[in-house]
Amino acid sequence: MSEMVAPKLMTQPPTAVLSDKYLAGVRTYASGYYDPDYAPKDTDLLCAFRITPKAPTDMIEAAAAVAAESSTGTWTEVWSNQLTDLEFFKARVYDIQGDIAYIAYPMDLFEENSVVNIMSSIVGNVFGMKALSALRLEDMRIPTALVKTYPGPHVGIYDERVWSNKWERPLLGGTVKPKLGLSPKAYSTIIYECLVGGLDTTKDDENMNSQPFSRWQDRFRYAQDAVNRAMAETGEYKGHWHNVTAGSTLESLKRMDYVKERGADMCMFDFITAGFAASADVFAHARELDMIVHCHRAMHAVFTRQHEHGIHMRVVAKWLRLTGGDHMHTGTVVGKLEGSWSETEGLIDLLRERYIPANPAQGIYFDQDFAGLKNVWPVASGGIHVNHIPDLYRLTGNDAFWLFGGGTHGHPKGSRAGATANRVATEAIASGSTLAEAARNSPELRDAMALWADIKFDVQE
Ligand code: RUB
Repeated sequence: MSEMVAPKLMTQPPTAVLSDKYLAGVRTYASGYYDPDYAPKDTDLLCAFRITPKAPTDMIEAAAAVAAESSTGTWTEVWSNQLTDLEFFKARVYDIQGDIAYIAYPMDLFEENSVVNIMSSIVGNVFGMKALSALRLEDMRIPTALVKTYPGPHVGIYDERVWSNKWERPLLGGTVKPKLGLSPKAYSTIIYECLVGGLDTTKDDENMNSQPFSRWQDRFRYAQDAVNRAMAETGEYKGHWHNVTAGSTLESLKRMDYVKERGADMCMFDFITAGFAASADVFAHARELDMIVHCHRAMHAVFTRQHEHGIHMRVVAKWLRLTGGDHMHTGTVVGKLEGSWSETEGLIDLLRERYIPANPAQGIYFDQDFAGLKNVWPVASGGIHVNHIPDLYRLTGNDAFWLFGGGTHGHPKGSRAGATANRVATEAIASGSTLAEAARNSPELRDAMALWADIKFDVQE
């Protein structure tokens, strides 16, 4: 079976005459979709599912139900099976280890360059089947032949460093706070303060779109004006991630055109709430406009957080890299939002490396080759401040963005001083020095360290 490389050639026109091999009736899913002797092919798309079967269904039957219903099967034998080569097209459970089932899908089940199509098959109906109490997609190996049909990021890590001419340290950003309620002009004042103080970039928050208090044209115009003034004043490359997320994709594309015309190289998109089809359009347009797209993962925890049910963030990260964002939020471990050290490290590898070997300790079940696709900046954001910087550096090294929102604007002397504290601390740690040493010459850093000395969120592992 495993040497089969093409469906059987059809030599007759389709016919409704019943073949004598057709045996109507309901049989176990396992009889058709459990095949422990199957050796997965390099061209197969592989999935690792964590399955909680619901009694009386056992693990093998539950896993086979997932393979069947996410590929060619349904609950009963159908006569129309005789009109195709099911042996070629069906998915197979080829291994079960504890509560993890491994399923191989032939590549021809999927349209090229469409994460949407992968999702509709693999994270579609199966999550609601009565035979399971819970189902979690832990990992997915996308075969290289399919990877090659995706565009990947337009800019990625190295080229953004070239654009900005900033090297050998993490890059710094900050979400404008308060995230909602500021007028566009007030907003731009905060952006200017942060950029002149030392941040490389600032950003809109995920829920800042075009509300009545801050319509997008006004905000983009004033924000970009602040960026231009900060660049002139500091002599450094600076940027603001203008959130172009909107209620329709066409509207997002229009907003991108506007902000590009005003001189921006960067924008931002909420890729999960907007969806992968909208994201693909935004990334393609960014390629045409030569722009960087920062991707916020708002909503991910709705389906990534539960350990027994949903989709692991590492799968979402792979889909994003295929589709083409330039930055993606990966969590901080030390900040205000959940995420363990080993899982976050695994996510960072998936975004940055060309080839990621399986690493069960990080929950990476398969080798993954991203072939020639560019890489994605991992972004640490959510409740971080200067005292977290040594841990953040251990987690990400240089090739990451760190975003300090509250950790900039909450400084006792305001946003500019907060930005300076973050920049001084980052440069110190990236050059092998310590926070204490750097603080000797930086009152801004001393103040920030003292203010948040006791502010810790639970560190896992
Ligand atoms: C940052 C903030 C971001 C989250 C996103 O604000 O709230 O939107 O970090 O989370 P602050 P994640 O710096 O004030 O905490 O990066 O985990 O997706």
